[in-house]
Amino acid sequence: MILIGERINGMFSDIARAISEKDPRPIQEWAKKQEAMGAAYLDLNVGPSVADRVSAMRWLVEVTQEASSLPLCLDSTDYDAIEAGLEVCKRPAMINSVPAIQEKMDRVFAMALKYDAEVIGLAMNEEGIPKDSESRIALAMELVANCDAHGIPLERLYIDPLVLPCNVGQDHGPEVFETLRQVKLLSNPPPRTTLGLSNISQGAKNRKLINRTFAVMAMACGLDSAIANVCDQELLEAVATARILLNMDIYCDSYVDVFKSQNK
Ligand code: THG
Repeated sequence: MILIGERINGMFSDIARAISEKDPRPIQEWAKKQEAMGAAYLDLNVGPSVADRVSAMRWLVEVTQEASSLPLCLDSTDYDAIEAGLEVCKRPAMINSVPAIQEKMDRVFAMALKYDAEVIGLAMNEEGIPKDSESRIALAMELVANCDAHGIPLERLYIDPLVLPCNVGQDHGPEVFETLRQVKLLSNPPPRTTLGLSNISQGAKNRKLINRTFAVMAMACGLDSAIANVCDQELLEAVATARILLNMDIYCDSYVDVFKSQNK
């Protein structure tokens, strides 16, 4: 399971303050902490309240790279901000994200080729997020076709079925699981899959229990990666255990410790 650390996001007040005051310390501390917890990538999102997203993303990339050598996942709907970040990335990054909207796919896949970046493709379009898995899969197919047409290997595309909070979109859960299963049948080799795990529990009680339960259920449906709270020990233990039960790792009594010492 490829874990993408979610914490450097302007949605959190300490990160929003750090960005507005140009204080690198909280960002660098979260970068190091998430790396120590086993994150394979760090998601960087300047948040909703930033005026100049382009310069904020460039700065976020630069200060994060001073603290960690992990690859970055640039999270923005503003493609000028993503491109500004890619320009200063020292190693290949991930673009988070592109919906199945033609002009956006044209720009993002061209950018991915230019900067050797991976891409997260969202199962949504101009009309929003569909409820049923069939429509989500149709959008995933458009993303696969456009990725392939640009000559980008499909393993570099991560399809995100899009997870809604379970207290508002409970009926989406089974559709997300079915989408994860079907995505693996779209092509050979298939694209990879990801999702924003903490979305599932936003506004709910028992957040960590909901997150880790959803994570193991999604893994059983073919989830390869997640943007997640990697500082949640019990989540990491549940993911390590799911890997054993899915026969993805060989059992030994110390499997939890082994998992935590590796980036999976
Ligand atoms: N798909 C993709 N990218 C994404 C998402 C997705 N990026 C953003 C988001 N969703 C994933 N990251 C988070 C980060 C934090 C939270 C949820 C998802 C979160 N934040 C607290 C909350 O809203 O309650 C903030 C609490 C605080 O302010 O301290 O839960 O789906 N491709």
